[in-house]
Amino acid sequence: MRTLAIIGLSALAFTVSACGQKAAEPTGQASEAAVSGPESAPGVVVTDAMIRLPAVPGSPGAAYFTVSQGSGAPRKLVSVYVEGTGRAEMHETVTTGGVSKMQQVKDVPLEAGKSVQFKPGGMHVMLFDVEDTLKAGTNSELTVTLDNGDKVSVPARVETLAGSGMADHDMSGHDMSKM
Ligand SMILES: [Cu+2]
Repeated sequence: MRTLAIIGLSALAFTVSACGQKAAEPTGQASEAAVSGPESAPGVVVTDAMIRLPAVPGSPGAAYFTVSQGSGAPRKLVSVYVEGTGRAEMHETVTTGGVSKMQQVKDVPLEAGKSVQFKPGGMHVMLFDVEDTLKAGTNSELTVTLDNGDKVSVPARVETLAGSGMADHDMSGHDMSKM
């Protein structure tokens, strides 16, 4: 009887600690969590997160941010999610012979001491099915997932295209048939 009880207890303890990370994920406290909240993956920080609303309702928006790893084994960024959007894809702009094209990337390698910038004209995140609850001047939440399952969530400023035109994110480079 006693042995059984001990096994039961340790199995329970294991379950709790295994799920602890996901259970601790915040739902509504994005603005308080900031960059180094307790839910951050060890050593990986996301800064300068910004969401750009679609120029035309119904077309994709974009997200930009900087991600860096402070320490630990090299990790990979495997996905990005933005609250208030249906789907996000990581893209990179590749220029060959003066022609810019965008292609989807499956993962982005990180490395201790290095940072990777998602910015107009380079690596960026395309946001699909942007809900009209996302309004310029408010904050949403951007979450990146690493190859080991760790997640980092930060507040992301929502902005309009602000007169810069579509030049930095030319949709002609996208193969819409794949979307
Ligand atoms: Cu793109």
